[in-house]
Amino acid sequence: MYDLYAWNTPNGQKIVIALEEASADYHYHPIDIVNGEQHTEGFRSLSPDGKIPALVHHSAHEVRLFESGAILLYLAQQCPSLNAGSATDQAQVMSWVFWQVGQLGPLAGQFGRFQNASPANPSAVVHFEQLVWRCLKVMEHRLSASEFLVGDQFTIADIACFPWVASEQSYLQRYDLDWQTTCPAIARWAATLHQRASIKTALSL
Ligand SMILES: N[C@@H](CCC(=O)N[C@@H](CS)C(=O)NCC(=O)O)C(=O)O
Repeated sequence: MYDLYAWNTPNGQKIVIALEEASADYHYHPIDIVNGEQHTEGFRSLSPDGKIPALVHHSAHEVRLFESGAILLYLAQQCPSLNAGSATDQAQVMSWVFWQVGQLGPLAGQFGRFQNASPANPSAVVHFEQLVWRCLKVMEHRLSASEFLVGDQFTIADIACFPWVASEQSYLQRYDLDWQTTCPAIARWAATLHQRASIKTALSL
């Protein structure tokens, strides 16, 4: 049994997708980050940086986690079908998860923030737009050669990246981009993932 503390943003959606894929028994606790619920003492006892998501696993011992990448890796330990089969591919999965939390997520997030910043900061917009494009090219290159980010299996690597690129809450979806023409492999991958029940559930919360 899990307690998930999250909100309908890409970092929260990732964990819902993973829990749904694992058919886990979980309770979803919305933490309204727009109205500051992430700053309460209670929530910070779960997530010291005051950010969603946080997860509590009630097993033999109570296990508390924060940081979405750590949560995904933990869930993949609990539910091996979320991970690749071989040690070689598992190393790749871990690499893509770290890439998402270290590159794609923060850069797309900053790009979105500066696009809407007041007062406007055009040089920051250009800076982060270039970095976001760098990330999209990395994904496009990978997905041109592979059905999923790691081989032919859907894993936590795809779960980590999908909401940042393709959920309605993604800043990149609000960016005026013809995905089919500019990133056809990402568009093909996202269309396949959109069909999964776990993703439909995560996006509906
Ligand atoms: N590195 C963290 C980032 C988490 C994060 O940025 N969460 C955002 C929502 S997507 C948040 O809680 N923002 C509220 C705030 O910063 O006050 C992770 O991957 O879990």
